[in-house]
Amino acid sequence: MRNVISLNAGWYFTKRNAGLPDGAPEDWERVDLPHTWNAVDGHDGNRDGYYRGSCWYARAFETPRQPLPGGRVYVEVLAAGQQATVFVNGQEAAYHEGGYSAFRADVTDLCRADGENQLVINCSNEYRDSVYPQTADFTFYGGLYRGVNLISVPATHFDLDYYGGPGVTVTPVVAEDGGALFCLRAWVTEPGPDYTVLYSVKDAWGREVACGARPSESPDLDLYVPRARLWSPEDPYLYTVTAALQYRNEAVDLVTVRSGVRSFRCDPREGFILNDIPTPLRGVSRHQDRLYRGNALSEEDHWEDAQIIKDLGANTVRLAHYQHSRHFYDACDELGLVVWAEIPFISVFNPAPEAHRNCVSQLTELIVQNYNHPSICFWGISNEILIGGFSEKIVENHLELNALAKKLDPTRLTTIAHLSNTPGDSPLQHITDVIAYNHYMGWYGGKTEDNGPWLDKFHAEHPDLCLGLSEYGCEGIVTYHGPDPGCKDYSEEYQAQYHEHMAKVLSERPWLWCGHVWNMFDFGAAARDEGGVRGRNNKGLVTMDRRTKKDSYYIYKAYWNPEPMVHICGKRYAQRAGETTVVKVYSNESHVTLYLNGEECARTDAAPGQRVFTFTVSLREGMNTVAARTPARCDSTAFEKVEREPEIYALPDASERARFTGNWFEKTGGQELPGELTFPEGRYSVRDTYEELSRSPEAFAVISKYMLLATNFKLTKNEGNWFMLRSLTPEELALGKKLLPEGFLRVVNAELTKIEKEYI
Ligand code: ADA
Repeated sequence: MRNVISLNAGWYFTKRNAGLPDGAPEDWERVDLPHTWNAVDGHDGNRDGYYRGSCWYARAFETPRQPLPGGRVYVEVLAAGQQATVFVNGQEAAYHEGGYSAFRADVTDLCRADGENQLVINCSNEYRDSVYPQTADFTFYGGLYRGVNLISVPATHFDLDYYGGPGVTVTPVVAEDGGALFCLRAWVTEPGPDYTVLYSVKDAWGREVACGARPSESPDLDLYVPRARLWSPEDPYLYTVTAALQYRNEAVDLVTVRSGVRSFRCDPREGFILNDIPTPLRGVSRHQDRLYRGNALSEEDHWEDAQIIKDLGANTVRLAHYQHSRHFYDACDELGLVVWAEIPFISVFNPAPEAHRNCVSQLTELIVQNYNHPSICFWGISNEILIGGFSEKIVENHLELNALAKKLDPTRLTTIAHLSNTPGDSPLQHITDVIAYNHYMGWYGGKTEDNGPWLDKFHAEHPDLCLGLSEYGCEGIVTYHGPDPGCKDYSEEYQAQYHEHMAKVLSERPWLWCGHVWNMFDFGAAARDEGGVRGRNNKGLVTMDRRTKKDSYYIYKAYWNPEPMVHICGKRYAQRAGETTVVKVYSNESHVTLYLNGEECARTDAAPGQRVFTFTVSLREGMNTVAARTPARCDSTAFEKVEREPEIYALPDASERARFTGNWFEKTGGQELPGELTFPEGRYSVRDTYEELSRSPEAFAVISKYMLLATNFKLTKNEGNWFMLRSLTPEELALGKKLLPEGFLRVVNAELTKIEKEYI
């Protein structure tokens, strides 16, 4: 029988590039898996100083024995950030590129007859330009962060050699009469006339509803289940399918698959349609890492994240920007979250054939390893890939990736997350089945109110495209507060206000097939330094330690979770100055009554669709109790009236906000804003790439100076985000990601065009 043995305990580990050890390296550190060496430095504010290197793990294992001869032994690495080589007894067994997918090595022939073996894994998160992601807004944690197994199987077994897949696929197809056809496929290693594949389909109560057998040489079978119960976010009903390899009265191998019956499609006017019911997908994106643990997580951690997302009332999650743990997809199947799964083909395109091959292998692994999860409805093939500009090669590679996804899995839809400024007539619009945009109007640039009109206009101009919102969001840090929130103040109140608007925009546009908040949780982004917090992206609705739900979390709960709720906002804005203060309450109930110091002071009846209730009250000197009641719920807090609000409520560096909102320009001496952009022959300009600018010390000094002033981003050649920037021009960066403030291009261009290009 198959035996899966966890090898998570008792490893030796070294951060040095020590090479293959001779025997047990007792002087190395003792660690257990899951493990990352970037648990702290991956987001502690070192900027790009987190350790990226080649590290080594080693442990002994005993050769597992099958009762009968001919058995095989596999090492299964569930993920290794980002490149890994597996050695058994000093011999290389496998090399793998890509930090998020599982891979296996057949080590049978490397195992010693006496049973004592040494397993060594060299794992590296060094920069490699042929392995995606090369550059992106998140930390590339290194390590064996999902654990390692040993799998022992008899000679005849369900395949373990194909891209880390399970060797059995289950494709349930809804039949017209209310039943479902379970299309069962299996790949058997060393099949033979003595072996039969026995399939069994059980309902959620464990009752067998279908059963069938096939010879192991041609194991495929379609089984019909009458009156199939459908899978949906409201009713995530799962069947359990087992495939057993039978030899006489003995099952020699067994694979179990949780499966769900559902049909889905997208329509440009009706959005996402699940089981023939229009079901706008409204939810969040998720990065997997946690505070001071990085991506080395337990099964419980993954389930906790999925449960927090479910409690929000979301019916979808975009698993950005890479393959997530199998536990998370399991949780989505069971809890009912429609998944957009994707590969890290992100940010900057590398035209080299080996980089494309890496995309192909990561997409193949993603699909082969996760094919059976009913929660997955979409395969995402790239994210913001036009950051570095457009090329025909990008189109060609996208066409190939899309065709690959369709070949491996004709049952799912393919999708893409566009950079904000991707033109409506870009050839990238017609490759995938559906498209979606990452928009940050109301944060990096533009106004929050621009989102709705943009979506309406695009929809009107491209009525044949299924449009979704793959990312939108803004930063919120729960220490910062004030009565008058504004863009780039990083306050909890601004973030909440932004999301109040966006929740409404989405609720009024059911034709948008998806909407994914960026992000459910704050996450590690080593190169960042914003809002007085280094090394993090703070756009989460929930903090990175999963302990604090920001106010913005509750506005979505009010919209998406039908359970009655009431939430008083601004509880952390606990000390307030001024004659009056605004108390904001979120609820999905018919009316909200507000109590101040135990006395009813106001009641508001909800207008249709209303979720936000605003009350202006006068606090008395000192402490005040504030409570909000709805027919079914109650929430309560306390505010102190103070002379002056605490300094900690404001961004530590007040100029930070200015830097982004336009006044940064004053820091440059406040000179007149130069006129339109010009591009004189033989001079540098904002149309030269960062790489080209770096060749002239003078031009590099100019661009470095202004980048620092405008974004606090220190340009250093060959470090960190340099790899993302080097092939871009400042103009592309400004227009594409809207990261740079108004006037930036004109000021910088005026300086650059003074510098002559000298060619030696
Ligand atoms: C992009 C990108 C994300 C994210 C976001 C941001 O849209 O896809 O990875 O980091 O920007 O916060 O700026």
